[in-house]
Amino acid sequence: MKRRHVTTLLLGLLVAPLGAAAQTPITGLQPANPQPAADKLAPGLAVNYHFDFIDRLTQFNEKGKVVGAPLTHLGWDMGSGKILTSDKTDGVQAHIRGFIRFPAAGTYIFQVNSNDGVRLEIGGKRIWEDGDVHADRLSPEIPVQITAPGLYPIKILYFEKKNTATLEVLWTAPGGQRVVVAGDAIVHLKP
Ligand SMILES: [Ca+2]
Repeated sequence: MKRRHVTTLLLGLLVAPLGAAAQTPITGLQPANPQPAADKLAPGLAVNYHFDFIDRLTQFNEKGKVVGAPLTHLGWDMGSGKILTSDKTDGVQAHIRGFIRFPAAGTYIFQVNSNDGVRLEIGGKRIWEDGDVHADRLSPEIPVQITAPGLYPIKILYFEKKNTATLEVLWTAPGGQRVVVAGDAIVHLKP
């Protein structure tokens, strides 16, 4: 019994540094092609809502018909209040999309905090998925390699079943500080 415990501990020590080591960056993100003209864009990300209670992302309805006010930031610590720009506090599915602006090439670090389920895609690549019902849960640091600056398509599926709710997408630009994705970094096509 004791020996097994020690072995487990040693294995843990061996695995931990590997797990904590810098992950291989996600590559191959495709910029919007063509890049949308500035006069075709509006601030924030577009969002459509579908109202139903689900337990996991595989049940998500992406064809939500209720158009919400655009999301001007991705720092939503909602507690038990209303979900994003909807008027509901529970049973909400949000299909969020638009473009994220990478100002320069380099490796950007993303982190996603979710309650409940979330999937984040950028430039056609899956950046993060945590698709079940859970309390606030922060992803590991996710490095993403960008080879060309510009606008990239971003898509987020997010749902809140009940109780408290959180959706936060944080990023760290090369040489920068970790901040919420917000401001002129996110835009969407004018309706
Ligand atoms: Ca919840």
